[in-house]
Amino acid sequence: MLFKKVCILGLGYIGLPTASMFASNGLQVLGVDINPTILETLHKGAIHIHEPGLREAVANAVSSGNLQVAAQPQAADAFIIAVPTPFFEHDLGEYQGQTYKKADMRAVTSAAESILPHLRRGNLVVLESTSPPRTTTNLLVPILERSGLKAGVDFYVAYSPERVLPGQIMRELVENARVIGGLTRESAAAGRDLYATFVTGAIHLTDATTAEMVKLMENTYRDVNVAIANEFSRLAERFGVDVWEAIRLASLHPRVKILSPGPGVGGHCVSVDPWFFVESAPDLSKLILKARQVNDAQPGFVIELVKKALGSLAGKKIAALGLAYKPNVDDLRESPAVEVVHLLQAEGAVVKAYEPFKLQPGLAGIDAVSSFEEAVRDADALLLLVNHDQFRQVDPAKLAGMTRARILIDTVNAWDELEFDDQHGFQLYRLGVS
Ligand code: SAJ
Repeated sequence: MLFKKVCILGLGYIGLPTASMFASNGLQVLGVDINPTILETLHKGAIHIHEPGLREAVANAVSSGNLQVAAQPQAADAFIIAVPTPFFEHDLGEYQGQTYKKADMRAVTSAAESILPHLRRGNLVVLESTSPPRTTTNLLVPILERSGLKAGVDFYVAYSPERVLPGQIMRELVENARVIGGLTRESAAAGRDLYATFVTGAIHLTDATTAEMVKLMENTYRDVNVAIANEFSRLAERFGVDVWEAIRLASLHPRVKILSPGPGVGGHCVSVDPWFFVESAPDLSKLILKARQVNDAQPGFVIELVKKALGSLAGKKIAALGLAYKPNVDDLRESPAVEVVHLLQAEGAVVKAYEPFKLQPGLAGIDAVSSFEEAVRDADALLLLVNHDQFRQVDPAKLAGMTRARILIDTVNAWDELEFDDQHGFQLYRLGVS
């Protein structure tokens, strides 16, 4: 199939890079977003998200005339839905006394409805947003068929998940292998023709529900594997073992590769996607739910470790090092480090947080300072929450001169016991070590 004009709904971390890719490969692209501030920013030639290489790509696409933006879709050959699918914060589901989070699919619903007036025979509609299994067939298709056209017969429908890593989106979008699941074989083939415009990685065709599951399985697999590592850290503390040493030795086995424990699992993917399985089939997702609960409880175990080091936390001054959800990124979404800071404050601790990748995180109730020195100077203890390179490389001798604190608490195995303990009078407490 030949595509000349494509309409992309949702100009976020996925939609905007995708729009610029199609445009720079010669297609006419209409980027659609309901947020007027985003449209205004793009009109000015700027962008609203931080992603290396994206600003130049968007600027080129706009100046070539191939990329336009608007608040509403128009007629096109293909429509791609790349809107957010978060979960509801307060509207929880319940199964046998256990609560679970439910996906908020309102953005997908309204994006699909906005396509309706423009849907024509021969069009292709692709859903990219991470979604619960069967969303394409049970939510998207019924909306689109309100047009009077029949999905898979009069127009094509496909689901294609995105698996790019923030920070490397512009490269991974092109080079990563892509899975395209069609409502019919012809739909999948139409999807392949569309993405082959810029994807150089292998394109694998399957059915829509398989493609939905693939995405959820990847991130659920990771979540469950971090959960077992976190549980091992608790067991090691109980049995007087250093979990990091035990993991290193166990991972020498040719068929064992244990991930790293830490303060918990965050980000907008791994800590979110498993809930889509739990919501869709709570009776069959018991391990997945348990893993979510284990990882969500991990910040509480960090608090226990801090109490072991400091006793009562009331009035204690703590420097929290790192707020991001993982090392060397500026993303704070669902970050366990932020949760730890809130829990410390609830115990009466006075926390100064320092996040080198986001000096002004703008988080209500969190006192974020703009330098390492300021965070540590008057602290009673330093709590390392994110394994950023610059924290791992801190020099113990210099650190000793920068802070009056001699208690260090390391939740990510960044600091070496011998180096810190023996020579500079620090007392190092580590997660997963009794
Ligand atoms: N984490 C640990 N221990 C580990 C590994 C990770 O505690 O050994 C924690 C991290 O600190 C973080 C969370 O898990 O809080 C998630 O981080 P991550 O690096 O596992 O994943 P994300 O969320 O940055 O990106 C994932 C990736 N998926 C997989 O690795 C299966 C990425 O490829 C996807 O594109 C992305 O989700 C997505 O968009 O779905």
